Amino acid sequence: MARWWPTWSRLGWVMAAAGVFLLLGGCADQRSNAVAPAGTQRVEVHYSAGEVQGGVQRVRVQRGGVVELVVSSDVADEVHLHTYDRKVDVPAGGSATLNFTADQSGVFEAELESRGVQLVQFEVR
Ligand SMILES: [Cu+2]
Repeated sequence: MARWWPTWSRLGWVMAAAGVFLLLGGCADQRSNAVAPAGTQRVEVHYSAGEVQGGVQRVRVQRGGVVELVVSSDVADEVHLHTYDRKVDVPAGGSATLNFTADQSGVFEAELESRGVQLVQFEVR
């Protein structure tokens, strides 16, 4: 993001913001046409230099909601969501996306499996 920041003019940002505003408004009016399922909660976690950037967060999720967990990492590992037991490989320097429907209540953690490093916690209720 920082890389292409200088290429945007101030006007460009204003127009982009207006576009996002219009898109969000459109989604609210036409949920069935939205690209992402209604209620999808996108959670991004960035792991680099041996730690989760910004610290490990606990994210509240409404039960029944759909979560899109996007993990970027500077090391190759496997992202594992406990209890739901969902797994996805993340390549070094890349990212991986794990989608799940939060149909079980409680607190669940996602970790980098081989390192045993906690990435994020989901509090579903
Ligand atoms: Cu695990």
